[in-house]
Amino acid sequence: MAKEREISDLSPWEDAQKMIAKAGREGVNLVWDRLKDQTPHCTFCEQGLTCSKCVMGPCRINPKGPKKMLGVCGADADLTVARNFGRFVAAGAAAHSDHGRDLLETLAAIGEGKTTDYGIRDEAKLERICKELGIDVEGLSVQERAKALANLFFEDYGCRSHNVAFSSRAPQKRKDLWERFGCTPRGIDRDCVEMLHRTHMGVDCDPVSICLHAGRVALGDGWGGSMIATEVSDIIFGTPKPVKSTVNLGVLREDQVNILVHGHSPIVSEMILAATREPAILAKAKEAGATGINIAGLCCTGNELLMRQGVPMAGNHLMTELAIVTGAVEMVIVDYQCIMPSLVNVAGCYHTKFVSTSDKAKFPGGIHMEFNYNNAREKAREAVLMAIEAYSLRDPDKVEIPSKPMSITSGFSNEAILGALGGTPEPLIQALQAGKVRGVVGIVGCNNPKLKHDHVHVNLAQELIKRDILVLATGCATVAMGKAGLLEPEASSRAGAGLAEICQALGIPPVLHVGSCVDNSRILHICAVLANYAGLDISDLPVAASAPEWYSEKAAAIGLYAVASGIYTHLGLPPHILGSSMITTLALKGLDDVFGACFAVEPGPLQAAELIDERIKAKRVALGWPA
Ligand code: XCC
Ligand code: SF4
Repeated sequence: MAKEREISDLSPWEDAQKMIAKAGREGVNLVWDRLKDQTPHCTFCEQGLTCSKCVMGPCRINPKGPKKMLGVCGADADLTVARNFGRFVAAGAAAHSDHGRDLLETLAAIGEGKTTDYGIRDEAKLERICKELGIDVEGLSVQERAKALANLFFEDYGCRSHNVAFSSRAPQKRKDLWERFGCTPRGIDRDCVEMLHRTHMGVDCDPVSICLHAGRVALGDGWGGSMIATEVSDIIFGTPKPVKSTVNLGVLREDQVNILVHGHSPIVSEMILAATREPAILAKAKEAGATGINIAGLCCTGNELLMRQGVPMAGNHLMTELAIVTGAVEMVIVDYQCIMPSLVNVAGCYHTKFVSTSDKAKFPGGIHMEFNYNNAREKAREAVLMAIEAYSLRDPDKVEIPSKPMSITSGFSNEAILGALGGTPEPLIQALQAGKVRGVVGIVGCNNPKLKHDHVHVNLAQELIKRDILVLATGCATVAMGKAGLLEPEASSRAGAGLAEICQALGIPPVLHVGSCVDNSRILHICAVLANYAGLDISDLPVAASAPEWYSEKAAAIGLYAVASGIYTHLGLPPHILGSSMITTLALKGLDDVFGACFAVEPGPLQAAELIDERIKAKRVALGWPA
């Protein structure tokens, strides 16, 4: 492993450090090795100044001149950065929304009686959402309701002149503002496609206009694709309730068949979990000499199973390679997104089977087993049996399971949060008004090997709760919070007096796990509930968001829909936009005049906490609340 960066600089965690050292001994190539090989990065690319959108190029724009100030077509730095950023956001929005589509197709299959593998676990939520969106449920069976709701959501994807259905949840002031700036999300697919169109050579040549459309695309993700993914997942697999679990590589079991689910959609991981609970399959595991089958999660499909089923989390993005390095994993089974292609090679260094399940995400060198709503149960059984077979191939000399698992509490859906408050947002509004809880901040998103693993996540969260700011966590940030002990009610002792009092009264942690990355839509929704209840716009609330260690296009889409929804958003690293002072100023300042919120970029956790706190203070003062 890289000599220049000591292992303790890469990650603060015992499990990570031990596995990085083990990988070094065993000659396994890791993400940090490859980052070192790629450093220094191309400075044109880093600043968003390269364009390869046509074959008159590729072009590298040098805004300082004297040569290369324009691409062959005449595009300048501002336009080049805007076009690149627009496509970056559209790719992220497409990923979330296409994941939502898979849930929707499953809901439609249930509605049309085309699947027996999946069903409706939360009929009450199905009914509630149908009614919210104006479907007359009278006389309709559960199946008919599922079909009607699926059809309504399919309309949100297609080309149409209406707005995405859940945008109705936003406060009226927000919707008016979106309308004024041409940002109201229409068809989810339409707006993504339109971004590809606009950024083709010779279409939209106005950088600001491209950025506003990026806002629209992102809103179609947050209030469209992601929100559909979240709500439909709840309907099919159950709405999360507080649940106990554990986190870190210590959740792997030496005496059991270990299967890691990785990716994002619960469609595959839920079926794998179900298969491991079948007596006939368990018996097979025992025949193979294991005491049972252990399912643990990586990244967001791990969050999905953790939220609903209390399944333990093995790790986040930077732990995915290291989990395999334990030598104790029989199978990694994946759907899509954030699955480093390197995992196939790492698995190849051990007895680990790497299985892909989606026609959208194939991995040469892995085993491909196509899952769909007709065959999922059967395929899941097949996969689990394959993992059991691999158990006998495990090399005990290569097995090292580091660390004792940390305990965590998960499952804080909005339903669970509002339930804990007695069914109304009133107590939370009162606590905010009185300053017991000074604000609410969502800490979300990935890891990035350029930053010390989980360092910004944890230190930012600790600093915020000290200042009586409630933290909501999703995505890979969750694992960081859990490892730091922040997802347990006892962590309220590390919070300021006001927040501690509220947490103790409700028996909740000061950092609430609200789900996977698509579940950032839960944060949008609860902000809208609070704003609507108090007769405010979201941008009036003392709330903020942070993606301290983000890396992905999806995170950029999330950040932009948060800002466009009126939520001030901190990023630990800038996107590739610094080559344009126009776009950079727009992101850091100008958007405030449009959306009442903007971005801040700051890698230091304490400095970031200060920036966020300043913002929250300003919002509180404007509302006449004690700062
Ligand atoms: Fe991926 Fe969702 Fe980022 Fe984690 S947080 S690295 S996007 S898994 Ni979404
Ligand atoms: Fe170069 Fe313009 Fe083609 Fe981009 S679109 S590669 S800037 S000529």
